[in-house]
Amino acid sequence: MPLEVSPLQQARSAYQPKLPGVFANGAAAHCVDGEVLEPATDREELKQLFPNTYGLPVASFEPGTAPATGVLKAGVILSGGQAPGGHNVIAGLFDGLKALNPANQLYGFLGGPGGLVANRYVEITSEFLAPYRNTGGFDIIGSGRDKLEKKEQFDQALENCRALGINSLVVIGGDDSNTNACALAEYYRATNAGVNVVGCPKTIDGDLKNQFIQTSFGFDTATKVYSELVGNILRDANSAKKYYHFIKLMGRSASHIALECALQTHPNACLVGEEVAAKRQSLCEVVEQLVDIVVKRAAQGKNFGVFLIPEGIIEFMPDMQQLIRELNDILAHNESYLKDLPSQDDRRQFLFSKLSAEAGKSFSVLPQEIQLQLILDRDSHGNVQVSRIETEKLLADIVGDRLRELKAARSYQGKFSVQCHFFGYEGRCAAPGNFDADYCYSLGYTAAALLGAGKTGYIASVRGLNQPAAQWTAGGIPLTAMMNLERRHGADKPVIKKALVELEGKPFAELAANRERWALEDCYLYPGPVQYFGPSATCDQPTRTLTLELS
Ligand code: FBP
Repeated sequence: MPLEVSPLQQARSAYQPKLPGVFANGAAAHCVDGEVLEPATDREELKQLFPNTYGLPVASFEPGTAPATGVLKAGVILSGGQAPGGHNVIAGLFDGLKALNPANQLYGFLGGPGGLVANRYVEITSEFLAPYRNTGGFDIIGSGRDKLEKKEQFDQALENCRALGINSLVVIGGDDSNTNACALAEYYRATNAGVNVVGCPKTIDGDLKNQFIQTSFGFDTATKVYSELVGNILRDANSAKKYYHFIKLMGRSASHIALECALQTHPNACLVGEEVAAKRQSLCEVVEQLVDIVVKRAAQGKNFGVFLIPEGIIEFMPDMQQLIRELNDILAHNESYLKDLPSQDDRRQFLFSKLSAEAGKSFSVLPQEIQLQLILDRDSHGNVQVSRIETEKLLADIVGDRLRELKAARSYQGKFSVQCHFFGYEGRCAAPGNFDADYCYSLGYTAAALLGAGKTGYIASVRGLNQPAAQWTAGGIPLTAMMNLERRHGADKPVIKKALVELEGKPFAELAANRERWALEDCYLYPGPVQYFGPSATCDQPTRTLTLELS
């Protein structure tokens, strides 16, 4: 429990999150089954893999008294990276359970899915929960990245649930965690385990969304925090007029965060990984795009600017993809040999000798520091951890090289000084803004209602998010309806489809329509900090992405 609280935290603790009209003011609601939902693709295969949770109806809540149920004892886990609003999902879940029946209980498993398997838990009571309401972070019970996917883990988790009398589980996580929640629901249903499983859509990356999930929670607040920071940098750049700022933004593979921040701030460039992939642009072509902006601005006497770079950009470049594939392979087969080599230079030389001519050429373009990052940083599967690569430095470095060449050829006379930044952890635990505070609370409350209605294999879905909360609708979507088969580690696996930036979508269209102007004219917008109190125009606006997508 926090020992001290800031004045904002104190004021914020009094905030009563809004609920969809159907649940507002403690109203009773009952669950109505709608049309049967099937996945868009791979139906036969998914039906066989999930015989007990396939083809379930969409669930929605409507005014009316819910049929009485037995006492619910629920367990909750937070899974994966932090996202603003996680505490409010738990608060909504707790209040929703108590509204159904004051005898219902909630347990939190500590440290993510691993805590469920290792039986580390705490009972969440009203007093325990109170200081966490409307706060950022996942520290109430902690999170973790353990994957819950093996039968032995499911059995162990069940044993732990039975010991506590738990008959319901809520998994708060991203696409992978909800995929695992679906597998868990299927297994428990197939074995008549008596434990129902419901998911909630979380991730700042914004890539867990589809026609049923309009946005994942945390994206709104995190992008507002980053946009404040980007706005501050834009203003600094425009004041000092001496630096180019290369800002990498979190988001793993998808570029939603960078795109949203660009729409909120109008920087001089925002790269979008999905566009780079569609145009099959190489690293040098992407660099050329930025160089072109720097040269044109220099011709106007401007030697400053701000470029946004999505964290996963190099994964989308075909030349880098090939290099990474070959490096993964070489590193996997020569791990101990490479470790034993006396110096980093020897390691680089060895890799050059093993790479194909094409990949070797891509490797040679990279600054030494980045080459070493590619060799050293690997995940538990032995793959290069692309998100740890300092892409902002890589691009700044190569843009600088290219400008030196142009200067020597007298086609550029500007100055190029660089500052690099990476914004990610700064936004993940921010106190949720009003949107996330309300949305998260509503998701948790809906999850409780789904459990009360005896649902399993569902994800909580709150929609109509571009309207005031009173008009939001609440329900559940069968997780199997969001699945498809994807090739992972050489086998077809059922997974929830990750939503990348759609190049035909309205948010990207807004960037595309404005970026030439933003590149050369300084149309900077300074959104300022997240506002918790005040006029609705400053504290209740959803993201540009959501507004455009739902318009
Ligand atoms: P989730 O997908 O679990 O929500 O995590 C998102 C994220 O914040 C990414 O944007 C980032 O690449 C990654 O987590 C960082 O992971 P870690 O917290 O393990 O450093």
